[in-house]
Amino acid sequence: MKGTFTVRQSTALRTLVEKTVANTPVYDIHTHLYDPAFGDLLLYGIDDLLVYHYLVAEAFRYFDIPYEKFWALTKEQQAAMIWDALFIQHSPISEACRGVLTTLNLLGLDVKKRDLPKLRKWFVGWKPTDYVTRCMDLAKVERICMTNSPFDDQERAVWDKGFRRDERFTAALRIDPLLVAWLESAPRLKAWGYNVTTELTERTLSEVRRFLGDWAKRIDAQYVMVSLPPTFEYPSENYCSLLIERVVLPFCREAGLPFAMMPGVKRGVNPQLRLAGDGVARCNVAAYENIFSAHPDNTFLVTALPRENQYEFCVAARKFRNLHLFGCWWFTNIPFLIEEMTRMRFELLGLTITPQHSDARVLDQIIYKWDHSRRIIAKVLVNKYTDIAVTGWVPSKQEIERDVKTLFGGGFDEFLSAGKRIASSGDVTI
Ligand code: FIX
Ligand code: ZN
Repeated sequence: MKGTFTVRQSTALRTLVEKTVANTPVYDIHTHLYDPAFGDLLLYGIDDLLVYHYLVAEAFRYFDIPYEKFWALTKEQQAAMIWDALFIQHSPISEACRGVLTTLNLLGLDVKKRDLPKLRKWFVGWKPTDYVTRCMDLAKVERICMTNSPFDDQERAVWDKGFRRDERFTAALRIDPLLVAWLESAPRLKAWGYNVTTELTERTLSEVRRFLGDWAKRIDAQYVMVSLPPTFEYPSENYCSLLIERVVLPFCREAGLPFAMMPGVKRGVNPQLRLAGDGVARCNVAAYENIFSAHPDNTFLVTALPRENQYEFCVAARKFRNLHLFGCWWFTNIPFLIEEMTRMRFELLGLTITPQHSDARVLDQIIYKWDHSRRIIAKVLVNKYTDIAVTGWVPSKQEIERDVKTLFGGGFDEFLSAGKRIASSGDVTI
């Protein structure tokens, strides 16, 4: 039967989906933000927004000063230079620039005056915990997962000292140095009391496992995470691959924690740009399929950097239910690619994904990252619901709310629970 879905119904559906997506609280499952107890590590305010490494990379396209001269400036001087180059001398149309404007606007600041000193004044005097509340309320973010590295001296000192956790912040154990720079990391583990040598003997492996266990417990890790270069292969005889196989995966399986992999980052393509100097290249998805298939009792989270790998990872997720895809990471976190990836994921994987994380490094960024992403997710969802509504299957309010909750953290929580169930039952294969 044709023509059962009227224009009026279609408008009502769009309004309902947009409202639901705009208002459903979200669990931001990967950020570089910190519990306020970490002090200076929690970045916020206009200067930190302006010196975000996404903007540094863009500003250097206009700057003609040597890199070192820029790095020798104070944060405020760097921010002023970036403001001038990217906002005053040219229109701020890139996604990262637009993000600053969305953030200021939603905070209630007047951007049209283009007045940096005045904007700066507004940020003075905020108490970090109050500002966290303000930003989380505006972004409708209910929980924030940090990225926690035992290899970061400043961060480790805070964990060592101990503090009372802000329950809005969850933790993730980040282990890049352990896996991608084992020879430099082994002496550090040794200095921290783990009896390791650079050779991967049984004793070393069990000590690395002890290290993971200690840290996962200490920070109450929700998952264990690494970013991997385009050259990553599995199986392979290199330290990274061997450590994943012989320590990380057995540990994660036993602890019931997902292993989160972020494939495709080429670190230090231009080291002069420091944090802004990383690039991207296509990866071998077959290496990851080998991991998913050889370890059916492990659970995996993946967000890949190369646009060219997104389709293959969607297909991999159709084959391996122990894989949960999440987020549009870094260079893919632009409206054009968020829309493409979200559409492709919905069409191939339905609602069994977590479409976005913020990757915010500066607290206030959650405001724009979620505002921009929510709009795109709503647009794609409206489109997909409309496609089924024309058959007569019009989703109800409750069904839409259920679906959006799944996308905004519910599905992720369920995936985590599945990992825990496997760990406690000992022998289930998902
Ligand atoms: O490795 C990561 O988690 C990346 O997100 C960062 O290294 C990167 O600098 C970033 O901020 C991307 O958004
Ligand atoms: Zn990140």
